[in-house]
Amino acid sequence: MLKHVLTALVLLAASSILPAQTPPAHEPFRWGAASAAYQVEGASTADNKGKSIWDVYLDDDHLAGPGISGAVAINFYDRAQYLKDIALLKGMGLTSYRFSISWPRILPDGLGPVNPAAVAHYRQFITDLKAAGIQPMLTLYHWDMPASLAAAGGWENRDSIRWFTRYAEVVFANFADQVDLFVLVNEPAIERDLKTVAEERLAGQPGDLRLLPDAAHLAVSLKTYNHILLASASAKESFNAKGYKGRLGIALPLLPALTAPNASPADLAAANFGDGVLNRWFLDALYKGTYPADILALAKQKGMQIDVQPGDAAKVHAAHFDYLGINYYAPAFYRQPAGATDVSAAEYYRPEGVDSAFNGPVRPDQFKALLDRIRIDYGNPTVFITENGAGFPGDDLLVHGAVRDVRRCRYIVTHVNAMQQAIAAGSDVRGYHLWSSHDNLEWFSGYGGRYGLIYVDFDTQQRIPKLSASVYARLIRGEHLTPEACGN
Ligand code: IFM
Repeated sequence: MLKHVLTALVLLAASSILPAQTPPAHEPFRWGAASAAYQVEGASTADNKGKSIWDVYLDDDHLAGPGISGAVAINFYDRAQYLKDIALLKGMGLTSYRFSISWPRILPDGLGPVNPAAVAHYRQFITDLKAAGIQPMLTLYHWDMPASLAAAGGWENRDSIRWFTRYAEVVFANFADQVDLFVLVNEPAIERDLKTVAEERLAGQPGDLRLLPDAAHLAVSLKTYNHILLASASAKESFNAKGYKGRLGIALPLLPALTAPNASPADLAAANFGDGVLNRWFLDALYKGTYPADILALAKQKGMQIDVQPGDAAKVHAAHFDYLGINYYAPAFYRQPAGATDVSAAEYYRPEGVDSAFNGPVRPDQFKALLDRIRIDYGNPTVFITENGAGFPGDDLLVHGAVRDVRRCRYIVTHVNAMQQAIAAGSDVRGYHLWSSHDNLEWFSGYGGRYGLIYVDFDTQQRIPKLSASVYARLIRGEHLTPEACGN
């Protein structure tokens, strides 16, 4: 008896001196899927929710076109509905679900007071997920900036560091007892790109998404990225200081930078620039404590106001995030436009004649290359794949009650295989989350861009698991599959 008590005391003492972020030894690989509040929840005014900037973009300003709204989405805020959805996810064998909570639900005016109804809703959702054997991965911020804070400049305002820290503290105080894996912020660069689209559409221009900010938006983009990284670092510092247990990271949309085979030196420089802005800006800060010298030099040469103060990147590094969240869809192709002399004119483009999904060329080899790069160049951090997936025009047809999404199915098989090759080579990948569990609202593309494992009839809210869901379930069970498992 005494021996057991002593052993327990030794274990207790050992556990209390471990840093909060210590990962469980031999944790099982997390097989999951992902979604985001605005894309699925609907219920846009339920439980005293405040307005987010996306309610403004779609419902007030109609920037996704007439009638496109998140007011209903896929009705996921409704417990009767989400319980059926959780049952489908459990049926596939998922052990992890990445979802986001809505800042303006928790803090309707962005800063305070806390909305108890929203807290109760998400606590119930997490309880329901766990009861199904599915572990939560909670994203604090997947782009639903409270409208009041957006009006005060959003991430362009350095005060956003303080606003986000306050929100994060409310989230930790209310959910850290239920959740031990948090994503602080999703895809800072893409959120900024979408804001540019909104601004252009409001100004009466077409507002097409470009992944790489153009010269006119480079300064505001770098400023935004810096503020978001600092806000995340500040939230992480607060989490550690309060002694919560759990792991925190950021989900980055990493885009391997490629060129056409006949690339000129200027095209290669364009690709290096794209890599610097969209990948190295974040990775170097996180793992080296510096922003890339070439991008900083360019900003200085152009006299850009990017609000990077001495020590900012070092603060990001010092936060020691517990893992890197990788959202991988496709590589980015770059070129220098004819006649352009300045690298900041670099263009992202879509190569023609290659197998492509909505988010770009289908290149599982580049997923493996990306994971290799993170392992080799950035010290092999713990990684969670926070998103990977695809939507293809015309792939999701409901025929006789079934959806044979063969192209998505093949995409999943080849990308899971690529990830497993990287793991075999030593990459520390602990989980994989498919984007998305369900067809949902694809931002300015509305409901036309389907990415789900589960087909959703947006009129009736009927759900139908697709071919890809059954094949993903087999991968989760440990079967090694080739794309032929998807048929033709
Ligand atoms: O739907 C988006 C998601 O919100 C962020 N990552 C990419 C997905 C597909 O485009």
